Order: sequence, then C-alpha cells, then structure tokens
Amino acid sequence: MSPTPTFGRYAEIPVEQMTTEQRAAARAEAASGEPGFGISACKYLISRNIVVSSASAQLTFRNNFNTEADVDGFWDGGVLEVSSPNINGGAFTDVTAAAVGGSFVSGGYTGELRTDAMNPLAGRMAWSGDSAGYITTVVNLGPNVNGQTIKLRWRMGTDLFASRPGWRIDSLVFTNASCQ
Ligand SMILES: [Ca+2]
Repeated sequence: MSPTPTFGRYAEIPVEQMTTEQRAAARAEAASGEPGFGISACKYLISRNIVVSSASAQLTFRNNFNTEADVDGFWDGGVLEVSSPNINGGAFTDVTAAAVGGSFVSGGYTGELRTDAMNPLAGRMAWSGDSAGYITTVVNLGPNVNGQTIKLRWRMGTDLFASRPGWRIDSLVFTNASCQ
C-alpha cells in the first residue's frame, strides 16, 4: 500500500469518500500552491543504450497500466521519451514529438493529462486509465533517431490525489535497433 496522501484541510477525508465539490475544492487549493498538500510525483525507468540502424526502427513491448482516470479526465499516467544526441541536446523528449518523429502503430497513448492537479506531466498525452491487463504497444522510433545511440525513458507522473495500481512494462523487442 502506498502512503495515504494528505489534502490540506481535507486531510481527514479519504479521496474515495470526498464529494465532487470537496474534490474540486481540494484541487483548486492545490493549484493555488497552498502548502500542506500531498504527493505529486514523477518516476521513471531508463533503458540501456540502444543503437538505431534504420529509419523504420520499431520497439514492441507489453504494456499494463492502471492509473487514475475518471469521468472528469485523466489524472495520472505515463509517457515514453527518447534521448538522442542529435535532438534537443540529448534531453529526453516525447517519442511522438516532431523533433523525434516517432509514432504509435498500436497501443498508443489514451488521453491528455489534466492540468489542474499538479501532475508534472500535465497537458501531455499519456497512457492513462485502465488497460485491463497487458496490451501490446508498437512504436515507430522515428526517422530522426536513425544512426543514433539513444536511450528510452518510461516516465510516470501522478497528481496530488488518489492512487491506482500503477504501470508495468515487459518483453521489450527491437526491430532494426539493438541494445548495447
Ligand atoms: Ca492520482
């Protein structure tokens, strides 16, 4: 079990028992930057070096996510980023960003993360919600990383409220790219 986050003056109310109004008020307080709020977090997993040998290189992996999402939108979720020496000075950049030129063949992002609950990935498309077990995600790594030695980063951002089981990945397979 993860620790129970605190919600300022709503600290005594489990988030599942909050009314819609309480939850909205707590979010508004959080967005205002008032102290005493709980946990928004960013966690990540970084790959070994990957040598890309084709403009059509692909990654396939098993992807299992169950992160906070509800009728109001997508609150917690994860993204896949690329660090390549020739792109943004090697800074990790979303695989779907134009600078990378990657795209999802299947099992791509499910929604845009809300911007009003202090998720570090607010406003970005992400895997969020419940995949209902493992799905297969296939990613074109994009033409701009051809010939480069890159790293991948699976990065998860969560907001101030409510947790879900999380995110698991497995069985990475590269086509036209290899791990060092
Ligand atoms: Ca959350």
